[in-house]
Amino acid sequence: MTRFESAREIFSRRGIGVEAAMDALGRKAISIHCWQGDDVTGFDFPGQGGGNGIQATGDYPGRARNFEELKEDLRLAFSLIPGKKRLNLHASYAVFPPGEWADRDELEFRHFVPWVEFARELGVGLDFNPTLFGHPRVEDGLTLSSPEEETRRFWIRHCVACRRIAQRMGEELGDKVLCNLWIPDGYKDIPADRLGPRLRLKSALDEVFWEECPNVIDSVESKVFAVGVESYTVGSHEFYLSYAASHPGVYPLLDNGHFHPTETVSDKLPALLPFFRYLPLHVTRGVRWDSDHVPLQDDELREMMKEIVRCSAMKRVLIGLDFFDASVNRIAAWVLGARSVQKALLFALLQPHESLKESQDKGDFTRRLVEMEEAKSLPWDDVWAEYCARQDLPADGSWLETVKEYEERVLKKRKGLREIGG
Ligand code: RNT
Ligand code: ZN
Repeated sequence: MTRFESAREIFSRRGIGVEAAMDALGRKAISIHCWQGDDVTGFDFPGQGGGNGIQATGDYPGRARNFEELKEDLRLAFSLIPGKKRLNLHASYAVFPPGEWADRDELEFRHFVPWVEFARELGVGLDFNPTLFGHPRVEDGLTLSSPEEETRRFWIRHCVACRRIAQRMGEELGDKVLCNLWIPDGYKDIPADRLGPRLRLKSALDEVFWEECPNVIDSVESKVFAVGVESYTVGSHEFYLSYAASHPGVYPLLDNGHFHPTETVSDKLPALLPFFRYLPLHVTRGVRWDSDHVPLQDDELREMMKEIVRCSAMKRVLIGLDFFDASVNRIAAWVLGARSVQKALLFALLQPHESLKESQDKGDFTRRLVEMEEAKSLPWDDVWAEYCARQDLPADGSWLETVKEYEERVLKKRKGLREIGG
């Protein structure tokens, strides 16, 4: 008997089907964020880096400097991640024809056609994000909530342009595209006016979401604080949750790095699922704060995945990765992060949810506790090995050898200034 056959038997004795679990895992797309490949730099402001609202830390060599390099890196990462994937783009990754450039408020679908072609090559869907950072028009740290009318108008035009681009992407690929809005707006020190910026943001959002975009799933991403904006965040959880609740078709995106460290997104999912058709999710690993470390299979990642499974919400919770670690090999970060999420999801798919719920509903909390602890030792990793083998991929960390070989051959040769214009 192979290890897989033995695992299949162990699970089936508990009424859990491993084939169904592998099928469900294989069908669940993980949206891979392009911005891990170049430390959130983008192509439209060479030299500026992510900056102005966002920051990656570390100086590992080999950052992708242009469209071709980023594609090459993504191809390798995608080839080492099993299952279904999507590609998540930021507007700052527009690809301009030689000699051309467009500011964020003038971006058009044609600037993303090369990405649509790439998505077709990979056989994946796209997701999209307006980029309201890393740009000189982030005025005193503010965008859509700025008191400057011109600044606000610029960013509203940008967001409207992005929704149109996302709509076209969806039409071209025959798909729905998640278009997620996150802004860095906030204050380092105690604000004298907390309401004004939020009223301005609210009316800006009303303009942004005015147009019907049937292929777009709109979301707004909240945050508790960030470095440099320790005292006040305009787009707080209460603000965006209320906005989404009162604007059908706009969904609250939960980034698990964006809450107080003792708050858990795993508990927020079942609190919000009764009210929202979709719940987009950004998976990261916060170390003390929203540090955007690579996700590992920690308790909270497993707990979030368990909730998705228990709530039968595989189609409703849209899983995307969101971290940017510049201190390790960036391709390895993608692969490790995506695989950790998938492993946690498989683990969740193989839990004895029914009997655990039964113990809870009978009030037998002793049995629930014991069973829950025992279930951690079920041989889910033998199922993972089988899942990967069926896709001709290593189940263990030997994929790193491929990445290391690529590092020697390709990444180490990337030196000097990045090229302009993608
Ligand atoms: C920032 C948010 C946001 C960004 C990306 C680049 O704190 O998490 O999702 O990471 O849009
Ligand atoms: Zn995020």
